[in-house]
Amino acid sequence: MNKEELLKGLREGVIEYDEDKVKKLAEEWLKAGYDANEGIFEGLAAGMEVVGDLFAKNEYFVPEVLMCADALYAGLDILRPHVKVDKGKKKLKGEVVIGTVEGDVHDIGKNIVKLMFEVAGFTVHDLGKDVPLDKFVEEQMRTDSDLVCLSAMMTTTMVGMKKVIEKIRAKNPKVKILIGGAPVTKEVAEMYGADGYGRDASNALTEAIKMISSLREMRREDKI
Ligand code: B12
Repeated sequence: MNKEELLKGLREGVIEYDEDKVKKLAEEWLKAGYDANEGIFEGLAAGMEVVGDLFAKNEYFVPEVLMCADALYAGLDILRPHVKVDKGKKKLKGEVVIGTVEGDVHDIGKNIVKLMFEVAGFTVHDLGKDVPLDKFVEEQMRTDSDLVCLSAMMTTTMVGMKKVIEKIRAKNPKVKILIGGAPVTKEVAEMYGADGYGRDASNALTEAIKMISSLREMRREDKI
């Protein structure tokens, strides 16, 4: 199978919730020496996008989508140890709190963002999904993390981010806050008072690095 066929197979495996197919093709992808990141984004995550369309059209329902998520995770388990980040992005040691906000159980995107952070060498405190809003504040204070990352996949739960941001700012104005998830835009991030927004996992890492660097810079200059 050539590269395009493998990617197509990975996408189809997720869409057809065929875990065995995804596992087999993920192994083949690595054996052929292709980039794990590309397999995740152009293969597994791209398949999940199609699943999203089928879900929106009522062709798939929650049980099918859950099985698709299992297939995606099966592939992710195989590709994860081979994910790489640009050398330039590896220099910084950051500490991050991440989670999906209260009322929201979508965690696939959040887990991919977490994966990129871990590969980059960050220490990640993952609170999981459906996280009570105060828990983000408590965990930031407990760990003294540089960055808090909030994920929300629904317009209804996205509003919780604003509350978390206000609570964190009130307790500790030095913390940087990065938000993301399908309904989140740059405008939403500005409106909610976040420091930034990431449209996908690699953009999330770029933004996180920028934020932590500026925090370090400010600390060096004793501005905070
Ligand atoms: C998978 C899925 C589910 C799965 C979740 C499984 C899991 N473990 O995550 C299940 C079946 C459980 C589910 C349930 C529901 N879902 Co759903 N689901 C989806 C679906 C199809 C795919 C989401 C996904 O995983 N995408 C793949 C990942 C890789 O992409 P991503 O999540 O966008 O993440 C990337 C970026 O957004 C970004 N990112 C994400 N988080 C963060 C965080 C930070 C800090 C940063 C910087 C970046 C970042 O980086 C990620 C990686 O590149 C979407 C459709 C869609 N188009 O998004 C609907 C969708 C999100 N679901 C929806 C709905 C309505 C529901 C339900 C209410 C359905 C129901 N009737 O029960 C329930 C809600 C349950 C709840 N309380 O949360 C709606 C939301 C509509 C809205 N605008 O509010 C969507 C958009 C479908 C639709 N078109 O109607 N769902």
